[in-house]
Amino acid sequence: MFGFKKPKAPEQQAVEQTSFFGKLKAGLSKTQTSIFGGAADLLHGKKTIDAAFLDDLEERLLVADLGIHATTEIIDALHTSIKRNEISDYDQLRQTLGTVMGNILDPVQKPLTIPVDKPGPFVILLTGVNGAGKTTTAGKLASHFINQGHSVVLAAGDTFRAAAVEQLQAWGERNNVPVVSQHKGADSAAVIFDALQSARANNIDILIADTAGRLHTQDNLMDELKKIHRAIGKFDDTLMLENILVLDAATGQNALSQARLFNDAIGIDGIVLTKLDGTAKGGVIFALALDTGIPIRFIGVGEQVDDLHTFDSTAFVEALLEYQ
Ligand SMILES: Nc1nc2c(ncn2[C@@H]2O[C@H](COP(=O)(O)OP(=O)(O)O)[C@@H](O)[C@H]2O)c(=O)[nH]1
Ligand SMILES: [Mg+2]
Repeated sequence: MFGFKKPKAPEQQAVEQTSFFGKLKAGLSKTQTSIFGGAADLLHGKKTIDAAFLDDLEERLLVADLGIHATTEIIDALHTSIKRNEISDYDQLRQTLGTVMGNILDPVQKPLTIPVDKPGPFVILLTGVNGAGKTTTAGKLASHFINQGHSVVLAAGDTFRAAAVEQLQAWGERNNVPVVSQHKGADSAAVIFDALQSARANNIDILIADTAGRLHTQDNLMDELKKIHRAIGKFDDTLMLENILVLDAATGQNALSQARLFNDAIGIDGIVLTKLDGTAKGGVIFALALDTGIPIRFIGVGEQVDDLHTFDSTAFVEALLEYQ
């Protein structure tokens, strides 16, 4: 029952890496267009790099949901470089932009590593509002860690919606990962406690727990998440717990408010930013980085199992700035 797939060969991983960059670039194209108005127009178009250009760029950064803080930081840095005559053409502009953007995103590039020297399981608790992508991310993460050679069990902690359990079971079947679940309306903390026992008994490395995104009130939701924390602590208070907040990039600045809300209520260790494909508001990643400093563990660029990737700030900035 607790079998897991073999890790992929390095060549196959390399192919996935390359196609991921293409996918990342394609996924970020709407955000890129929203910032640069079509690369041809702003980056190697006819405009001169002057105050009016920076005003235009500033507006675009705000529209792409970078937020006031990150936008100001970027525009100020460009102003300084222009004053020092460091930017005379678009390639130099792009380079400076890349450096400034990298400086904002580098500090939150902290990939999630799973310690191997502890009695498991390592617990990943996925939280976030309805529709953010928690259940999908649970399935994608299961596959990600199985490919790394870890054993995984999934816990259907969203007992609020019956469909959530079925959705997670489907991901479990697809990835050959066991799913611990109970009936709709069951106590979420009890489901996760069950899953912990099962994982411990079967020597499983990682427990990925889905949770509900909506209960009757926001207080109910936070109380339930706190109760889950208590259940995990009761099982074994030395367990490593990674509290992940799943955020939908398409919600733009709203994602920032959610990050603050969840972080204040339960403490967030890492963020998974989903749906970077198909949104022009991907710039919110800069606001999240600058205003919360919470590590961005993974990004989602599609609905398929391999559309989740470890966050790499350099690749992200390159994909965003690369013009055709
Ligand atoms: N395009 C795209 N869709 C996604 C991504 N992540 C999740 N989704 C879709 O978003 C919808 C809601 O996801 P779900 O996992 O059910 O959200 P939950 O309510 O937080 O569990 C589903 O249709 C997913 O397929 C992503 O990175 N890109
Ligand atoms: Mg769900």
